[in-house]
Amino acid sequence: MASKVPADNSKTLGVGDSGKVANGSGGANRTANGGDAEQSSGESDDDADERIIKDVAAAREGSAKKRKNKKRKPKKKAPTTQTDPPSVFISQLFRDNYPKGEEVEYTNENRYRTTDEEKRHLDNINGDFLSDYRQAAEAHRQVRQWAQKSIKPGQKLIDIANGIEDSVRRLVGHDGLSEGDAIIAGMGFPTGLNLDAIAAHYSPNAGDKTVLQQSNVMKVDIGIHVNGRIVDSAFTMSFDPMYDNLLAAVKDATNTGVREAGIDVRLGELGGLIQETMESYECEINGTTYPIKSIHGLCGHTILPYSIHGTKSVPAVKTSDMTKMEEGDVFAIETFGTTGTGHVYDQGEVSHYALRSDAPKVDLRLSSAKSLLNTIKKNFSTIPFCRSLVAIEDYPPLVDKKGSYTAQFEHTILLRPTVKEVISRGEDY
Ligand SMILES: [Co+2]
Repeated sequence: MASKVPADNSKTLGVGDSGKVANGSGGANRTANGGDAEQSSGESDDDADERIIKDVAAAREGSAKKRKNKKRKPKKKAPTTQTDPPSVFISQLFRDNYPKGEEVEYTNENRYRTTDEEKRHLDNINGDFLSDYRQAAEAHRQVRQWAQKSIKPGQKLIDIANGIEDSVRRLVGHDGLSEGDAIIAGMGFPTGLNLDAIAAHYSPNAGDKTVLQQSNVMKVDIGIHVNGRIVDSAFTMSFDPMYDNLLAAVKDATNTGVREAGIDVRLGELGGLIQETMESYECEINGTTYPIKSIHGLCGHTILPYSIHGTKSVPAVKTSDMTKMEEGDVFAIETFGTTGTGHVYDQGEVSHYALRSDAPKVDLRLSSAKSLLNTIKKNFSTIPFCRSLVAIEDYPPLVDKKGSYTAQFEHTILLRPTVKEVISRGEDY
């Protein structure tokens, strides 16, 4: 989900330490989740190995007993493969040992981090952080790959969005129906389904009648969180090969951002590298050749616990922002390319809202408004959600000029002390 470039110069963006919270012990943020007793129980690799050995031994013992006692009803086997549509908990499929993202070693003056003892220690104490992130990322891969197979022209956007969100909630094991359940795990923000000139922040609301067409270019932006660790990742679908170069440009630009990101990298320079890649492409659509432009106003961003937009932004064009990426930062690297002007404006009905994390204490005179705000707080914390009324930030759809086509790709990366982990990387993108 894109963050909008601030109206004033991006140089003034905060470079405070808040980004580091994302890689801290996570203690403060778990309070929303009913306390955090296991906050300091970071498990070392050795402990994990030992535990796995014990588990395997216990499992063997169990099956041996079962063979001896034929009368005993065989225990129902835990499923080991995903269903279609996805419904099996990720935690059941992987037993707390979730697949890693793509790990990329740091280079140049940061090369020492790979083997540095102190950095390895820092990395090891973040066991819960990594486990939550990897679970959310695996849910993301499984749901989106199912979506890529099953989405077809002729389907309603609202049905596509519901299919994705129902699957996400099933895979993380929290349907979000009871109070506070959506805070444990679930959607990180409403699923974006943005067609053609609409680049970002459009989600179908109930009753939306829009039907996906063969000629559409659709950005699918999905956010999934486990214990507030939000994976933000997006891809673009089209059903006509005439858009292939537009999609290729944006995928290449996002991968450039992912590849060049790292500790001490300056955000304005990273934007320049992204832009250079993006704008080396052109795309012929219905006989007209368009240069592909980076969209200026839509940026990548840091992600904080329970907060999709942190304080740093990653532009998709060269800027003078000297802010550096730092150890512990979590970044959503996303780029948007367009056949239009490269500028987007607010348009249409708002479907995304979030409780402002910095919202001032407002005197809520209406008790109904007050109880609604409490409901929002209990159920959504600062995670963006659909349609509501008070003390909230709105995200109107952002659109390039009529008749243009836009595309988006996005990954979430963790700047761990020892290595960069592209947590949302999959075989698809
Ligand atoms: Co984003």
